[in-house]
Amino acid sequence: MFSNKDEFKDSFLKRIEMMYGKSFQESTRRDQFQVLGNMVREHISSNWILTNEANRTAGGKQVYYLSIEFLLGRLLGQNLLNLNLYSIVEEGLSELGIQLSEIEESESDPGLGNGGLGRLAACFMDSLASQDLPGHGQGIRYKHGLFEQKIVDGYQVELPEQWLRHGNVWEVRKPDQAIEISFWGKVDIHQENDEMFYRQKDAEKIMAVPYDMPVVGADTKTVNTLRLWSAEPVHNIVHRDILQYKRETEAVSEFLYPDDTHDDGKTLRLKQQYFLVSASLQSMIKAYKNKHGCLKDFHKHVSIHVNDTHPVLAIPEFMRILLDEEGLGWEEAWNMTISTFSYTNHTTLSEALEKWPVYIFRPLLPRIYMIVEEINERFCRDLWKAYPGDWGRIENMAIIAHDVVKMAHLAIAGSYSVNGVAKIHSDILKNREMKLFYEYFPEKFNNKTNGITHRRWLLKANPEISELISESIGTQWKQKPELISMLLPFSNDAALKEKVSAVKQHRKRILAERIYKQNAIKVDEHSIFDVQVKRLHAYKRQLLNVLHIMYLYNRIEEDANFFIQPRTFIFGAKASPGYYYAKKIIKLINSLADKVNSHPRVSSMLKVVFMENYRVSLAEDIIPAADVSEQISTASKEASGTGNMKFMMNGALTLGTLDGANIEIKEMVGDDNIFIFGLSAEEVLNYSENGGYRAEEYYHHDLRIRQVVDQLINGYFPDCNGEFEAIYDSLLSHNDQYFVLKDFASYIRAQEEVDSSYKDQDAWSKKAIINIANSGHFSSDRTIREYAEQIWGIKPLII
Ligand code: GL9
Repeated sequence: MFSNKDEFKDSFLKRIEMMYGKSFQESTRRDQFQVLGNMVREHISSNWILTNEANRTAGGKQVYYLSIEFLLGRLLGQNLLNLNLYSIVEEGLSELGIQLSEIEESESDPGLGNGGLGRLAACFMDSLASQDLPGHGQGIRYKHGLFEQKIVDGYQVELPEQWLRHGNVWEVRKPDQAIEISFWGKVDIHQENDEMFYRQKDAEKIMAVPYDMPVVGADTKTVNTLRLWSAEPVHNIVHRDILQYKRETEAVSEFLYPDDTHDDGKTLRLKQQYFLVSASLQSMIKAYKNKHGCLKDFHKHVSIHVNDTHPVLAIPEFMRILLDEEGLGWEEAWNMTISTFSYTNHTTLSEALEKWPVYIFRPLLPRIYMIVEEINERFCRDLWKAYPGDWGRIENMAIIAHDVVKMAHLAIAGSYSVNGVAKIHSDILKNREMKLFYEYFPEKFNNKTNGITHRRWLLKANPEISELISESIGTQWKQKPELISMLLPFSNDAALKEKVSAVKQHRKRILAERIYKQNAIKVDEHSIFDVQVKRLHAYKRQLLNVLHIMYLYNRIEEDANFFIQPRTFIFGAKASPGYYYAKKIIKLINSLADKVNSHPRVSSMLKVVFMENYRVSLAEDIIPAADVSEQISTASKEASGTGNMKFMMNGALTLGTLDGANIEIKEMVGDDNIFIFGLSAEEVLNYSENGGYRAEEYYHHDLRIRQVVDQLINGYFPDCNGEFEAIYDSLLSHNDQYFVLKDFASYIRAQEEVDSSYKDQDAWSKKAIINIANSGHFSSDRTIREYAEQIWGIKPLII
């Protein structure tokens, strides 16, 4: 296609004229983006075909990764980088007088995920392709991704996200591979001799149309596929209300559910889940039969991974296909199923564990429900053999109990591997949350600590630090991120420390400019950039951060001799639209920002900034500019966290609890290079189980606490009468479920340590380098290799 910048320029200019009938001078950024995107697609097309061909013919095993979310972020820059074309294009364009980064910004940021879970799936896609592993993603092509957040008067307002408004250059629609999906209706059972036959009758059918997106590996020919399904009406269907049918059909892939960890039990959500798994399974079985003739040995050639419980219906759907369409007997079908599926659990929060009421499940998916009932009956019979008479245990472990279907139980019973996402999380699953299952199926349980792709979060987001690393240790680390550890011997190198700190300063200036543009707040670019960006949730404790800032405000106001290092507190967070408390916290942060930023003396030391519409592309600007990474969840509640890893990789120091992957970060960097505070998971879980925590006591005995808690309701925030009562009540009337007050003193101490450490810039830079140097372990390349070797049994397929 093109191999140098002159060839690139030629071809680029020609295409602008051909595609748009405009001269280059007349073309818009968006025209230029479209042209570049098309050029990249053409560039990879033959390797995409070759990879697909290899998948169709090679004998090895392949994995399908089923996920209700893929939070991809923009793709142009990442694809160019992975293809080693970034600098050619950048230079070529700059000779034409345009900046590649400006074109990149005209790409919409596809937000087909809520947070960590969806972003993890996207990192995994990148790591699979970059390591030549045959792994395909299957998801939903939501017309609207996660809502766009606007802040109006301090409140969150949600607007529909419109990533497809100008089309999607990366996708290829494949209508010839559309699949029919059935809902509703009833099951017709008839018997012939001794055999039972099940037929779905009067079902409502819709079409699942695949859109394939290339997943470009770095420094390799491999181009894997992410297949996203779109719901469309069946052509020429006869329906009593055709408009309603069309509306209801399109609704299936219209919106991403904006819930982080909540499950609000809607039929539509269940429809989405079945739509995804039925389309995925039918199409992969078709492909398998084309290749192998029949389904024999399917599990030896295919592994199917379910990302959390959302795609767990794949298990009974697979059974349905084997039983009803392929004519297998139950035993054989079940053995095949439990040799095919593996499952990742991403949370222990009880409100997030999906439970479907039978009255919703059964009518929508009558045959699937029958199969789940049969799975449950057989499972309970086996349990009875293992634990005769232990009714309590069996009731606890049942898949259907008290008129709900427990999706996590179905996932564990129907798969060969169950993994958590950080050591502590996997231990909590084994020893507490899923203890009974661990006792029964000890061999299924394992840990796979999460990772992030260093290609997006370091090479792409922070080219300046990447360059410094390469200057010190060569460029091998780009392919083998664990080699970043070669930087360790340089952690005390004066020149490197200087340069790392200069890069940080440069990125802070860029972020400060963006903050000024968006929020009209002038922040001190030499202040400590203290960042908490993630979904808004009580357990993540943005409130603890806020109360600490209020405490600092009080100190500064009351004591003219109180000085601290200037600090800029930066927040970014979307709240689920129905999550009342979370929205109140957003308002609280914004009210505090107004108060702090307008106070003459306080604002000389502190600034508070809430950046609206936190998303992947914003994260790419914020994270490289951070000095302090706030990872302050109540211990035991954050399964892993992945933001923590992104910050570490960019040389921010973690201020965190002993929760999720923070623990493993601490083990890697050592106690001197991280700020740890608060209760341990063990302590939290024991309090929650046995009681013994009285938030009121902390309120009464610690003046600092009483003052800030009172300020939530005593007029301290002007024009906020009654606004924050719910927050106040969460702490006192509801006994502070997330131990904010309990951890407050310890958090203040840790923050004081941050303050005093930052004074020694030289020592701080050393700590930053140690963090960067140890971050290779948290590359998703490592995580994916562990999945590939220990769970899926797949090997690289080199084309
Ligand atoms: C999450 C956990 O809460 C995170 O701690 C974890 O890092 C990620 C990825 O494993 O998964 N589980 C979960 O439901 N979400 C997570 O972020 N929430 C969403 O993204 C919807």
